Amino acid sequence: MGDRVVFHVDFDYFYAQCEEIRTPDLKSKPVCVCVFSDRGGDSGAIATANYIARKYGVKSGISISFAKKRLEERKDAVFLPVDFDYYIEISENAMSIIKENADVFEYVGKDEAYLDVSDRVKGDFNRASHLAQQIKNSIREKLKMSCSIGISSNKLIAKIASDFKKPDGLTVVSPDKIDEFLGQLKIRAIPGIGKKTEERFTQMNFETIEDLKKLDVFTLNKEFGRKHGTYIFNAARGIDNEPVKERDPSVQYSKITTLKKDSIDFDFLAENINELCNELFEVIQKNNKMFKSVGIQFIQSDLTNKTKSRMLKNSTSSLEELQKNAIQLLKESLEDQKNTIRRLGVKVSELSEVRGQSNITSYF
Ligand code: DGT
Ligand code: CA
Ligand code: CA
Repeated sequence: MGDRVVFHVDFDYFYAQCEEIRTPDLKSKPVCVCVFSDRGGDSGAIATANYIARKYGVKSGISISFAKKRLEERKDAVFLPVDFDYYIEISENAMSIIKENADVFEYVGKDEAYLDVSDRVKGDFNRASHLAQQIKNSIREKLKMSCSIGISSNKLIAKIASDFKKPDGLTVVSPDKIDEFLGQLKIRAIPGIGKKTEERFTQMNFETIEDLKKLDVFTLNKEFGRKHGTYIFNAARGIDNEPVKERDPSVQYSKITTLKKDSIDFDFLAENINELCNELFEVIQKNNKMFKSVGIQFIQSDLTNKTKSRMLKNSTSSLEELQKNAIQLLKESLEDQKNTIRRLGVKVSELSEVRGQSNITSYF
């Protein structure tokens, strides 16, 4: 059996880059995408920032007011609220380009995926590198977006490699180069090693992954538990046998709307639910799917989120079923609802393909 060839694709500064795509003027400015909290003003946190803003020390998780302080001298700095629906749209388009180029495609999240391309590049890392460049070009041409790709013989090293040169990176680590590549890196380059674990290694005077290799598996297991200890031991040696598993983002369909006015009124909300069901039903039909779970979502006036869903007895593709269940969920949700609702959503999941009627009848 030849070597596996695995890609990890990660979109650069994803939410902020989506905003740049929508408004190209932003490209020369520091851009911060913010999750504003319900307390008004600048309370809330930074979801992500473009690389210009990062030069000033702005990063995911810091408070908006702190970010503003750091960017004080940049009068052109822009602070935008998150727009998940839009980011999902961009993500779906990019993922469909990526998927076309994979033998096996594993969706991980809005901005990352693993690809097994062993067959199509015949285990050859030069071919793999060309294929990755083609994927990058294609995403740039069609979406004006940059991404970083890591290539190696397993998921772990591919992921570390995609993070190695960012943004717009392409890093190939062929199997014979894994040791050399890993050895130079800081211990925190290993996914799953957070601040706390890193600190414990620093106390032991270990800094690089090369240093880490001095520890045997028993010591690591004693220190971090068997599961995490063994993981760290293997990771330091570039060992990872996890297969790339087929996984699609479209495990659910949803539609969401911002209401004309914030409300808690059943009739008004029911009207909107029915409208959303109609729109959602079009998507379901177009994709030839049945659903077994129906859910609704409230984004309340204070921007907090509330969801409720139910499992049906049987998969169905009926609009009436969809509406009946969504309205029932609305009724139940409003019983103890105090906040007014600002945005309203309906989703279906547990999807399956609609099989041709002929199959069923021919069975009898
Ligand atoms: P990079 O380093 O160029 O890949 O930058 P990002 O922003 O793509 O970073 P990544 O891959 O860690 O995260 C992907 C998206 O997830 C990011 O655009 C925003 C979101 N995100 C990341 N960290 C946080 C966080 O702490 N809070 C919130 N609300 N969102 C976050
Ligand atoms: Ca990213
Ligand atoms: Ca990511």
